[in-house]
Parts: sequence; structure tokens; C-alpha cells
Amino acid sequence: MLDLVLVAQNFGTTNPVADVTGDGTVNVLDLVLVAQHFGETIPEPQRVVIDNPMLVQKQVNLSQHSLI
Ligand SMILES: [Ca+2]
Repeated sequence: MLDLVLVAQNFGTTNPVADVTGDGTVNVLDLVLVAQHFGETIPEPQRVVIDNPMLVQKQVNLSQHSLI
């Protein structure tokens, strides 16, 4: 649900966070893609751990960035 709100709030912008199709603009195609995957979650094994000695170890959940 939050993904739909994020896309709706950024509709018509070029905000890359809400541009889930990656075509450079937030439009109806982004809403459709989010709607098609409504309720889905990314399985735990697809989580990525970024281990850079220059940074504190950070865990990124791919579901926050991409639906594909
Ligand atoms: Ca888009």
C-alpha cells in the first residue's frame, strides 16, 4: 500500500524512487506495475548485504527499490 502512495504522490515527476519502471518518469505505468504486484513480498534470500569496510555494514531490502 505504501508503494502505491509513493507512486501517487510522485505522479508526473521524475523521482527515481517512485519510477519503478525505470523509464524516467512516474506515470500510470508505474501505478499499474505496483498494482500488479500488490501484496507481494521479496523473499528473505534476495536481501543484499553491502559489506564495505569504509562504511558501517548496511542491509538493503530490495523490495523498497524494485518490484521486478
Ligand atoms: Ca516510470
